[in-house]
Amino acid sequence: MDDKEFYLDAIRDVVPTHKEDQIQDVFYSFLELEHLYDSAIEIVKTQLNIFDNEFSMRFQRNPIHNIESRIKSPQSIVGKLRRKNFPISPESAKKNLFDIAGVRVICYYIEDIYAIADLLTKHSSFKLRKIKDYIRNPKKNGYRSFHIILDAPVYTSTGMELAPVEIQIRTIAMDFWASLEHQLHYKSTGDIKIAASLTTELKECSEIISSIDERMQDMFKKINSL
Ligand code: 0O2
Repeated sequence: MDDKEFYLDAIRDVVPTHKEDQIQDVFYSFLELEHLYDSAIEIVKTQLNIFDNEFSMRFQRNPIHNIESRIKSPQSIVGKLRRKNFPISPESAKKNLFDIAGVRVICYYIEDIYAIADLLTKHSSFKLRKIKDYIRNPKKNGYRSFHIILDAPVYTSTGMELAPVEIQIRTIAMDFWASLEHQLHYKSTGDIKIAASLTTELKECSEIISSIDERMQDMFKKINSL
């Protein structure tokens, strides 16, 4: 089923009395929402590239290894609204979900993460909503990353609108760990035994990775001071 059909079915499901043209209107509002979040992602990515380029000009190196982004799929948006018992509508998605637009920033060193986070949170165009530091306070399973949710201003033909963007900032090593853990999490719904035997090992790897991140940062400083 394509995204349009999925939205149409979900809308018909929750508002069965709607006439077909009203359903198309709700669908169009979902499209507008996607456009808004897509634009917000572009604005955040542009700002991150500006920071990265400035850093490179000043210090002859880039703090950002790469930037990834994604818009939550219609299936995930409707699924999350259902799970959290929120109404299924574009207005409800906008009011209740703050991770429809996601940007992931992969940095070389831990200090780069805090430098980028600091610049973003102090940027006067962005309105900070939430910060979660899973680097100083890792999750029980070993997950490490720095999360920021901020509102980005999007200027369209009808005026300015704020759209929340979830930004995850982490090192290459943390990202490596998180992608494997994500796979385990996904698999564990099908085979809990396999997942249980790997959980401890993953936690250990997270600690090793954390100490490697620190050593790499220290070595980088030593090399730079030579
Ligand atoms: P996806 O598919 O990546 O989008 P909240 O109730 O808002 O406080 P929430 O929504 O869990 O809690 O927010 P949190 O903790 O900031 O996590 C948001 C995202 O961070 C997740 O999005 C994951 O991308 C990532 N994340 C958080 N914890 C873990 C973890 O233990 N392992 C991995 N691999 N990623 C994690 P989604 O929507 O879960 O998934």
